[in-house]
Amino acid sequence: MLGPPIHFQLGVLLTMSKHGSTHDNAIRPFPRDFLWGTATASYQIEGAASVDGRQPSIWDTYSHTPGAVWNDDNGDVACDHYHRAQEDLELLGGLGVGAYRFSVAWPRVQPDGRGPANAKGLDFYRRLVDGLRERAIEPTLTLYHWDLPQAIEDRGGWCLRDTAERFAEYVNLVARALGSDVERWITLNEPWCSAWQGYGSGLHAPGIRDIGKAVAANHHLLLAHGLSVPVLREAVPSAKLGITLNLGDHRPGSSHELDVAAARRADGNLNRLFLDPIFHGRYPEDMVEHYRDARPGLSVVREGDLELISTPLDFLGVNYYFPSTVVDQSRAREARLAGFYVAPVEQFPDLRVRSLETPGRDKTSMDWEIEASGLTALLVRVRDDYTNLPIYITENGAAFDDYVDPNGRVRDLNRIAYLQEHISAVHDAIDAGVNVQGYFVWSLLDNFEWSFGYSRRFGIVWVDFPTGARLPKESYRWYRDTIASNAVEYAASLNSLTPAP
Ligand code: IFM
Repeated sequence: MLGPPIHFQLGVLLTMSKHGSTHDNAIRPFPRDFLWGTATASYQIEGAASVDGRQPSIWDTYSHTPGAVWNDDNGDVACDHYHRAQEDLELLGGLGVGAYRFSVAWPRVQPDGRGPANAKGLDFYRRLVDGLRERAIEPTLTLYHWDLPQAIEDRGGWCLRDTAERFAEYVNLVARALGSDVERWITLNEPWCSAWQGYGSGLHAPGIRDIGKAVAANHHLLLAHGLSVPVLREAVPSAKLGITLNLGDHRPGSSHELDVAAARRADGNLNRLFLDPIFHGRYPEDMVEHYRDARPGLSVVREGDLELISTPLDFLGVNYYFPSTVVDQSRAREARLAGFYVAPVEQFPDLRVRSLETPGRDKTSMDWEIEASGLTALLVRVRDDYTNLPIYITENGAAFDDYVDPNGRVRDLNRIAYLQEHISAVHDAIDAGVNVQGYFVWSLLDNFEWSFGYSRRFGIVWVDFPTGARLPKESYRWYRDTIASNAVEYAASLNSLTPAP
């Protein structure tokens, strides 16, 4: 039996550290060399899907499958960044960022996923890198942000070990072409999404629903990372290398042992399946046990793989968007009776975990709860349990229902409030001794939000998709001023924010 609603909320309330009143309106300076940036990804912005030798990726195939993506949207044109890169470089210059995180499309560089490089594809990224360096913006390059060449998927995709080897070969091509002009290299973006949404829930390309394959993909993605680190070290000795993980802060909805165990499973799948191999050279025992019968599952692990996966890095990239409060599936009904909204669809296909909505919390248009203290808690935990390496927040941001007002402006005050709270939460982590060295807003541009197509706008720059025209939002100006002052005001309330004249 459950207690009253307050029993359910206890786990949440005890761990929430909403900004305290002692800091109200204080200006909080960041360390002098703190790196401010913004991020994008190839398939979400580039368009030019069949230009200059690019061949289809799994996302081209998936988005052209009727019903797979909202409104049957696809990335054929997207923000047409491939043809408008100059304009986007100007936007970056005007923002004053110290770094720009972008990804290279594997099917542009190696259209078939094997063989020599496609020079025209590499030229595009060469021009981009040069344009960044001319503006003193450090390129931060992600080698894989989900656009696997379809030809590789046709041979088995991330379920096959060979894909990890192909990846290292592709990395070598990019590293040799762009070399020391790229400051920071990120091997993979959010391998959890590639493995678990791509092969587990099927909500992402290639749309497969098979837990055994998801586990194998999980391992082969990590192996791809591990195999590419020495390749990068050899090709670009000065490079700073890292991986970007989407990590979460999972709290049990109550102190009931089933809910505590559910939160642990969610944490195991999203966080520890990646952090443990990378930083401790082993898979977490509870997850090994959980996936014991999955086939091929972890039977694909070979001797020496974990040594490779745990090869030392120079930094960790952390993407954070929202916290989660979870209960065991068997207790979802009781949670509902206690007055909670329980999400009908679960983020984890096989964990018997259900997310609760915390009453009174605001949400973004992704339906993600807004709670910045989850970011601080997560960063402290990563430091305590895993590493003191420099951490970059390689993505953080929010989608809202933006619109261009009659004066031709996008007054996205809710996004400003979100960014302000989260940047402040990063400051809290630095105050707590966590080695956070930079922050990248997701995203520079409104773009193709995967299964949500163009229905969700994350940009600090509005994109009019029919024409491709760009319009900086109010948040662009706010972020520019934040970067210029290298400081954030502590949790000012939404109402006190007035747009610049
Ligand atoms: O748009 C995505 C991005 O590609 C990966 N991280 C989360 C973002 C928002 O969903």
